[in-house]
Amino acid sequence: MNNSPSEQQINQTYELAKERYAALGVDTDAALGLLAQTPISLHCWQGDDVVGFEDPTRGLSGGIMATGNYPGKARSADELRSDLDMAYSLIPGSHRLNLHAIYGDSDGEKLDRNDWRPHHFDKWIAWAKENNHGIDFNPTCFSHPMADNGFTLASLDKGVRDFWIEHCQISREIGAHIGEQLGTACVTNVWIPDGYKDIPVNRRIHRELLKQSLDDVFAKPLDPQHHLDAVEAKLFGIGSESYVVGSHEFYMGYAVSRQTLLCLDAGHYHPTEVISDKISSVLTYLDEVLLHVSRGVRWDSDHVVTLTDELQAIMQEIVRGDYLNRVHIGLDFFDASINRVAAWTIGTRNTVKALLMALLEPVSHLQTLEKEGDFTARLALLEELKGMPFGAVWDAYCLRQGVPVGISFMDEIRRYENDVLVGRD
Ligand code: RNT
Ligand code: ZN
Repeated sequence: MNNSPSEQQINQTYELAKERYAALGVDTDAALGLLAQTPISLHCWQGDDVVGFEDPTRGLSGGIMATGNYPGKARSADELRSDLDMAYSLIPGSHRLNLHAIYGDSDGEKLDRNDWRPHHFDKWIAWAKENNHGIDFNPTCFSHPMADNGFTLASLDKGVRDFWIEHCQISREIGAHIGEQLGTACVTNVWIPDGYKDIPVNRRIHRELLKQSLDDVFAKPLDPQHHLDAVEAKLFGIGSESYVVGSHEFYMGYAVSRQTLLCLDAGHYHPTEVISDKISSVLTYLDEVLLHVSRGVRWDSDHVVTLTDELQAIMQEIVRGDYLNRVHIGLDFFDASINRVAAWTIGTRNTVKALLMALLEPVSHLQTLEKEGDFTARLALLEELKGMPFGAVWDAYCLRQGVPVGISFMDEIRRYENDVLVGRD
């Protein structure tokens, strides 16, 4: 039985919703226009539980963990591209891809971490050109014997530091190559796991070493037209509960003093702290930020993004602060216990939907009420907005963008699971 609404029903419902929003001074067509111009950078690593194509026997390390054993994870770059194509076909809009260094096409060659070169990413670039995706990039400073003692760029061992400095430098070259080829700047984001499980007695030395290593990593200037640098902070990881070298204060200071981008990951703060409240602080001092939209649950920073209050607050901050051109929205979650294409699709659709909800607010009216000190009216309107028919606008957007409306995207995922994913194991 087909329970999907007809095109006519979707359009009629949209027209009614449009009138409701117009009465508040909100132009739904303009909101959809802005939404269509805002890419989300999908993280490649949801497709294979952060394994990559260097050495599939290597376990994930660095204080992050993918749990679950759902069948069908991608085993090659071709399979990953196929899975991504499926996900993109179910998400309205035109979006970017966020690649990690261990996901190049080695064409059967056995490559170690510092053997990757720009040409290993040419198939990704060709695919991205064909499908109109920009690409972002990340050095992979974990899941490698040289990271086995828990330290990389901030290691006491110069040999270890030099290895990872080289890796980050190569990664920036790859990122710049990608950005130049695609004609849209690639954001290369450095995240390292370095930290201690138990209370250290020399916090200082690692932070000074990290600062020095990062200065070496970023020494070569790259054209911002093609390439932007970002650094990602974290509060704690599994096995680094007591101390993480690259904390928020560390990287905030680093980014401000060096004018790199700062990456705010929604799962990297104390549970009562939210990144929605950090965006306007950081953007007072930096031109641009990178977000890793994620969902922290207890100890895990990387659950699939759902339509939480905080997701909505993040998008509201971007829109209310008029920051759409200064925020790069990336995703960062990995769940191996559910269909991985569905994980991407659900998490990204939620992210786009939350952005739409933010674009449907009567922002200038709300800000006028606040400026005039009418906090009663501000509260009343904010609460009424929660009952507005944004779902009708969302459905119309999906229809216009040629992607499934409502839960029918799951039919496509089940079909793909039966036709493609099941055969992989
Ligand atoms: C880890 C960081 C980092 C990673 C990816 C795989 O806590 O969030 O961004 O998730 O690099
Ligand atoms: Zn992250």
